Amino acid sequence: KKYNIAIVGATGMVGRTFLKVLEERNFPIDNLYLLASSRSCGTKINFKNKTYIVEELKPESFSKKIDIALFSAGGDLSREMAPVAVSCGITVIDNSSAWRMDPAVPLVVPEVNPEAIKDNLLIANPNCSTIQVAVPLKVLDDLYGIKRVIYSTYQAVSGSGVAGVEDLKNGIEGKEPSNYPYPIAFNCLPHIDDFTESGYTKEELKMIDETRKILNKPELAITSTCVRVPVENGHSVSVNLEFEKEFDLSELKEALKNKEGIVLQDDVKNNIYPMPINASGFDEVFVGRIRRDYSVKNGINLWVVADNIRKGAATNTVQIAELLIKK
Ligand code: 2RA
Repeated sequence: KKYNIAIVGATGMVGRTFLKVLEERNFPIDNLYLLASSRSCGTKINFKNKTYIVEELKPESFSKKIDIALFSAGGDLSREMAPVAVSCGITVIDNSSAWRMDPAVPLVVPEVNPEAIKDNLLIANPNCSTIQVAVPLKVLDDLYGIKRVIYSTYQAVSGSGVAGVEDLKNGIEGKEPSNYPYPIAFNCLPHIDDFTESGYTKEELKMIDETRKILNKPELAITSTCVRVPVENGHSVSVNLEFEKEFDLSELKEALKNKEGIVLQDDVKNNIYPMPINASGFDEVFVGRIRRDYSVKNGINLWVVADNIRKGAATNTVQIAELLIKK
């Protein structure tokens, strides 16, 4: 069977990567509709040696016969348009944060909680930095019961789109930065998304709230600090975990190694550890620097790296679409 697919936000970094991943994974597509804002309509995009013209996203866009719509067009558009698509019987997988914490909307990482998808027509893709840590955390929670989580992130500029990448390159060349409140070149910005009254940024609150929802641990003790670093692509996260149960380090490493979707890069004697330059372009979650945290009874430190545009957004979305067509 082949499916009619719509890409909403087709000209953005994630939108274009949807198409790349759909082609790479040979997703069975019959008709393809590329939708974007008025300023992008008319753009020509090549997919499987055929040229498609980007059309302006309007409510009537969804009157077409579409099976699944992949959204990556910002929260406002998702809030407005996802319900329109769903009302036309279209299954929407949304990359924005608009619907993630809605109790009626499953928040899905296929390797972690595929069972969260019932007969839902609206499914939310988690935040990129949350997706990559959820994969190892699920393995360890099932084995040892996670009691507490501390995240410190080192997030690439591609997370803030083309403009973020341009800022880094301009900054390195000494040109004036434009998008960030301060230069990102040769700098670190402890400021991703807006600050809230709590003193936490929305990005930090996303990692906290989304981890609890995906692992179904509403009472989990968890905190996070999210930092933008001068890396072009690939998010890195330092993860500190405290478990309910004791663990054997080699058993823990073996469990991570055997999890589909995880690549262990953990041999510090030979300088083997995950790095963004080696994760960029791939779909796996790379885990290393695994070592006991001796400051608590059952603690561990991990270093988790992944391509935030692929596994962090586009590939995770396509993997959810693959789950849907297998149902
Ligand atoms: C970022 N996770 O990295 C956010 C949105 N992609 O900017």
